[in-house]
Amino acid sequence: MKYILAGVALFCAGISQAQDMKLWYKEPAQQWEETLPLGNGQIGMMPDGKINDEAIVLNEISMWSGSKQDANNYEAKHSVLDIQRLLFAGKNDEAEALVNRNFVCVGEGSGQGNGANVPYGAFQNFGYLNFLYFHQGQPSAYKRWLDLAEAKAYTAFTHDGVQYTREYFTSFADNIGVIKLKADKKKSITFAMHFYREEHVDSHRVNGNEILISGALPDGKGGKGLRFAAKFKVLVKGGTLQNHDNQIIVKGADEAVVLYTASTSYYGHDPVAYVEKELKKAETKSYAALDKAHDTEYKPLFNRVSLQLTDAQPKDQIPTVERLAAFYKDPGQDNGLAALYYQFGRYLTLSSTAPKVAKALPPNLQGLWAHQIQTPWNGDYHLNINAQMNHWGVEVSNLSEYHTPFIAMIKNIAVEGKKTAKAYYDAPGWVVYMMTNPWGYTAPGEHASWGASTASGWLCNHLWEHYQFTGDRDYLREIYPVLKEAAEFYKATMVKDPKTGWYVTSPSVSPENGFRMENGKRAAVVMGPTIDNQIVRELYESVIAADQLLNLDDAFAKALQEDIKLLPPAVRVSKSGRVMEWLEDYEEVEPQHRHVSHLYGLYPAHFISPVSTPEWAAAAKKTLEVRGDEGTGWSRAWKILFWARLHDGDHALEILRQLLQPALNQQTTYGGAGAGTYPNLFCAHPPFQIDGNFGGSAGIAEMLIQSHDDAIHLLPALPKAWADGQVKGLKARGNYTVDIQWKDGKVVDYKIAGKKGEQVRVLKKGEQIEVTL
Ligand code: FUC
Repeated sequence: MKYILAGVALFCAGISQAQDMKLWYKEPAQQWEETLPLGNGQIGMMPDGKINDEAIVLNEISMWSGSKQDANNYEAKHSVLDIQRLLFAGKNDEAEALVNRNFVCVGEGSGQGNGANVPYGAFQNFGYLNFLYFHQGQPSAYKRWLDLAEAKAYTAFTHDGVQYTREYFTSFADNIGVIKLKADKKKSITFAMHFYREEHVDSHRVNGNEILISGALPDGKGGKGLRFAAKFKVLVKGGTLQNHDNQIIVKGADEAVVLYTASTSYYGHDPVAYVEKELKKAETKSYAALDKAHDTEYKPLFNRVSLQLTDAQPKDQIPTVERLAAFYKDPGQDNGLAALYYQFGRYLTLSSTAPKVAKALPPNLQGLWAHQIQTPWNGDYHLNINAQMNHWGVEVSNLSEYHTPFIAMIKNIAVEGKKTAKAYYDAPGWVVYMMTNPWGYTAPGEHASWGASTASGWLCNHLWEHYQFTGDRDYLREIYPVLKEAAEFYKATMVKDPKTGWYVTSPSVSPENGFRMENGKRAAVVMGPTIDNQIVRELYESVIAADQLLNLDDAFAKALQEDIKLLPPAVRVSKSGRVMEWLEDYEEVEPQHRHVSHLYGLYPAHFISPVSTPEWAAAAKKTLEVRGDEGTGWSRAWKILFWARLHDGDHALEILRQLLQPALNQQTTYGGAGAGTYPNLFCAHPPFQIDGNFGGSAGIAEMLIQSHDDAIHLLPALPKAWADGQVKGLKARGNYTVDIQWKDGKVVDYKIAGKKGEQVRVLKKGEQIEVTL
């Protein structure tokens, strides 16, 4: 086929959104999971839209208690041989007991997930901005919404013949939150406003139209940790303004604009001086100028991708909660909701990290939104699935630079993790176990069953994928030492399994699953769980490939070419036809466990594929059938990606339906009860955990495009219900930008933009085409 790059008219214009991009509601939020998230990667705001007593939950992504600590057990290395000997002898329970005694962290670790007041710390809520209005009686025509296309939220209603509108945004241009209160009749704006935080506010000054607060979080060692500050300023047209106690009271104004900013000393600056300066800059600009600057920064990012999944009857006019309920009954009647959910994931990426900012933090378990002081699991960076899932969509969804705060964190951990490699194995290179925080925590967790898996290899998948998508050689040169030193650790610490002769990690666990031993006991600690075998293989492959791409001729990479032959195969199929989770074909204690770690090789890695390894793909399918479709929010999201990689679009959509199961419950469950999606489209583990949002969004992209099998695969897992549609701006490995238009389930037009003259292999519906760009 002769390929024409120019494309038809459809693809000529710049991208604008094909569908309405609003989440909207007919009532104020009753609980936090109904409030609408705004964020610019540093500060966040979640207004509840209440008519008379509105609360806006405030956040700042570096609002972390705790402090730097060394939680490595430097005696651990003296136990490793004993642990390995017990594992060789099949005494996993005894090995596990020894790991729990001598091979975990020292001190309090994560504080069992409640670490706000121990050195590990916790990501915390910043505070509340409360408004008291004085609308007597029932207003009418109430509506609140979040417009993803402009990153703004609104509350609107009519009361006593006056139309009130509140507009909220956190600016992408300035580090400022903006709230504008409008009415269509003069002198109608009357309110009292105050700031509240549950603890550690040392200074709270209300002065005219300003509030300045500051304090310090506990360092977990009995002292003060990060200092924080926030400033608010109320600018009014007309009316009067006065203070009463800690409140700013505005009466009879025509209009009011509230500006806010917050920061902490995490960034290396004095937070009070910072908020003073930022606010001073902002207050000299008009609302229109702030608004325009925000638009100019935000819109081009959001509009890099547009997705339309055509519906016979668009459902934009139906409130979001009702759409959710209907989608759960029949996802095929509202494809627009799937497209909205996809873009919501991109919106959350854009809002929860700020690659432009020095020391930017990546999104944590909460993104950057939290209403508690003690967030679930410390709102940290869990590294046995969660922080990774937070980044699964960034490359394919054309937000590659939004990967870089996570990549910076990985580089940082790689330095800290050298101590952990020494402490536990006396080994070269670096390692990090299954959780980290902004303080660079790398030690194992407090308990083997969940805390003994290493994550350094998995994190290298992110370093490598960023290269795969960008093709940036300078970047690859920069990260090569990090990849290499991660491989050095595994190479030095893996042991030869006496039964099979393969080289495997030891001790480790398959996150966070356990199995039944012959003696009937339950254990988790093993040698060479499948996920480790896949991760190490992938890491070795990346080091070898990087060495070749960069012409380094590194002897270490050459050595890996030999070592890779000593690893277990990426997949071993059990007697029951499933992918084995461990070296032994153990009976799982929980066959439906939410983690599906042994399918790492299906997604995010590339070992299992219906194209290149159909037998393994069949075993993966069987594995998923036995594991079941249910699970926590993120577990469901992962399964969308699995089914997409197996090219089963209908099953992927079925899991998307389950991911969007209406949820309200905030109580933690692990088995899938109460999991799904809250009214504000936040993912319910439960409780709220943002990984499922990012995973679900990545899953939708994966249904539309894949590029891991040495080809750009168009619509690899299109469900029947998504018969017609178009997508523009998705990315494929090799730094290609891809637009696709389809009808009746078939590609009718596509465009691949890349380097002119390059050869690309394109797959569509079994057809393979060589294309010259
Ligand atoms: C992992 C998961 C849990 C939860 C926690 C934050 O430990 O097993 O389900 O998501 O991270």
